[in-house]
Amino acid sequence: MNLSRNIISSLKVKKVEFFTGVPDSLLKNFCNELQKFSKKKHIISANEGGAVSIAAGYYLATKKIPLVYLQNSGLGNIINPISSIIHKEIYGIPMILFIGWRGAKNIKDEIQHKVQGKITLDQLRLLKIKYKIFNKGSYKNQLSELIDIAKKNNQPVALIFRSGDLESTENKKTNNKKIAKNIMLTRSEFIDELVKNSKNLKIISTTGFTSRELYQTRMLINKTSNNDFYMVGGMGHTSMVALGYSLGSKKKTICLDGDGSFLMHMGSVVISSKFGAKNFKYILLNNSCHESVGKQPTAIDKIDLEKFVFSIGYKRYFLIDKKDSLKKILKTFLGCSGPSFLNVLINPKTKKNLLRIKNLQEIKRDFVN
Ligand SMILES: Cc1ncc(C[n+]2csc(CCOP(=O)(O)OP(=O)(O)O)c2C)c(N)n1
Repeated sequence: MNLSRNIISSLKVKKVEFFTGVPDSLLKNFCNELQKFSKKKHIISANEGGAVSIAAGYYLATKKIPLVYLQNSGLGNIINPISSIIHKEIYGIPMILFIGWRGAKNIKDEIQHKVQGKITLDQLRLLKIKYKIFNKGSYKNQLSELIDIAKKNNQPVALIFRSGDLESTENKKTNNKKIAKNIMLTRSEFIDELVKNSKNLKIISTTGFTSRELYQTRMLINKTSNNDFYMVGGMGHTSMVALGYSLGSKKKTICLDGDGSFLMHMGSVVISSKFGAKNFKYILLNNSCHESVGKQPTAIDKIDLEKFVFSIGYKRYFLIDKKDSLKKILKTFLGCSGPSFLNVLINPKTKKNLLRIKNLQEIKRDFVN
């Protein structure tokens, strides 16, 4: 039995046939099932607020209830469109949200999910979003009741999923035909080289596998992480933390980002080029997918990064697309001055069993000192 597939069939019975969202590890299996849909029926959005907005537009055109999926970390991103457009006291636009509840009560989870996990249900109540917590035995009724409420009251409703509610089978295929098969460089090969060349560099790294892999490599090579700040949460905001740091410090500052994170708040990269000083450097670890939560594709393939980066005022652009060029190009990139951008094509084959980053207060203290 494939539970996610059955859920999609039950949604179809209730005429819910349009899906959009940002992938989540708890919903991985559901997200991967949606990959079989055409791009008229399923859109992976850049951020969760965008997904809610796509869903609103779809409803206006069809009067059919759309579904938006997200991790609860993305609730912050939907608050603005929900409270100022979709809410039943504003326009009243019905939709159903599937929310992965990281940091749920009584479930062991990573530290960055602690606060968001605690406030998730309160946030939904504040936003007047009626919700149910997924129950495997009665989900058909749950869906039916929620969708009826959404329709009747013209309001968003939500079904909340905890860890283990859906299958967590790994998606063997990346589902992204655009991920070139011949990219041999792995994230860990790049990070190894970066760490070896990182004397006097401060690195601010993005959410998911990138921070965990950097942390693991640091501990192995340097036994201390005091030059790194790991953005274990706050997906999409790495470049702005790095910009702020680079303006307050003389040190060369590296933003180590992923393509999903880059796209999530892409306006930030424009701000980084306008305000970034000589010591600001941006590295994009580009695997064309959200690898950390199940390898669902991003839309990075739509951008000619070289043209884009120059068009917004970056002084230098570099590309690493082969192992052979890694050492040389990385050295030139690290040595040059001016806001500069390095696009590193990597394949989505991260090491298994990465360390979890736990001691955040200590990491902050060491980084600051
Ligand atoms: C606001 C928000 N939405 C969703 C998530 C869940 N999430 C964690 S990592 C990740 C994927 C990041 O993709 P990318 O930046 O391309 O890095 P990769 O995983 O490929 O290394 C997602 C969606 C999150 N942490 N925060």
